[in-house]
Amino acid sequence: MSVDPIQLSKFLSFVLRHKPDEIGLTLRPEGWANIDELVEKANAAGTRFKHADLLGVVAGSDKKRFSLSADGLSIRAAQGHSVSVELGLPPQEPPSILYHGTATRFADAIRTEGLKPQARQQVHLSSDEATAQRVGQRHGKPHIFKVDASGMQAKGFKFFRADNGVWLTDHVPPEFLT
Ligand code: HQG
Repeated sequence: MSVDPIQLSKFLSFVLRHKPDEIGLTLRPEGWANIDELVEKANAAGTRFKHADLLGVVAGSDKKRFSLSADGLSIRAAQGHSVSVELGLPPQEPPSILYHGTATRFADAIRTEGLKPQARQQVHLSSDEATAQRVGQRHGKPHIFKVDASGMQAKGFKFFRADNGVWLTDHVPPEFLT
C-alpha cells in the first residue's frame, strides 16, 4: 500500500518536533534521529512506511520542514520544536524587517506582551509578508506584525536562521512591533 506523503509529513513533524517518546524514540541534543531507528520504531508502533517513503517526504516538503545530516543517516525538523533541542545554529544578521503572521484575536495580547514562543522553543518569523500571511491564516483571520529586527539586533537580541529559511528568536518585546 502506498503511503500518503501529507500524512507521513504530519507524522514526522509530530515525532520530530513534539513527541518522539510516542514511538519510544529519543532525539539527540541537536534534534537528530537516526532514520533507520525512526522507521523501525514507527513501524513497530503501527505507522507503516519505508526509509524511501521518508526520503520522498523530505525531498517533497513544500516548506523544507526536515533536514538530513551530512552523512544522510539522520533526520531532524528544521524548526517548530516544542521539545527542548539545541539546534546549534549560529546567530545571524537578520533582514532589517521580519514579519510574523498571527490571528486578529491574538493581536491585543501581542501588543501588550510582545511575541512569545508559546508551546514552541522560539518565536517564528519570516522574511516575506506573503509567508506571514499564510502562517497567520492557520490560526484564523490573519494579522501581520512587522518586526524591527535591526533595532532588536542593535539591542543585543540574537536571530537564527533555520535550514529552511524561517527566522527564529527567543522573544520580541512590544516596542519592536508595528
Ligand atoms: C501567538 C508552521 C497571544 C502567535 C508555520 C501564534 C510556522 C501569542 C501562536 C511555524 C503571543 C503560536 C510556527 C502572545 C505569540 N499572546 N498569542 N503574547 N505571542 N502568540 O503555531 O508562529 O507548517 O506555535 O502569534 O509556518 O504560528 O508547521 O506558531 O499565532 O513556521 O511547518 O501564538 O509553524 O510551520 O502558534 O507557527 P504556533 P506560528 P509548519
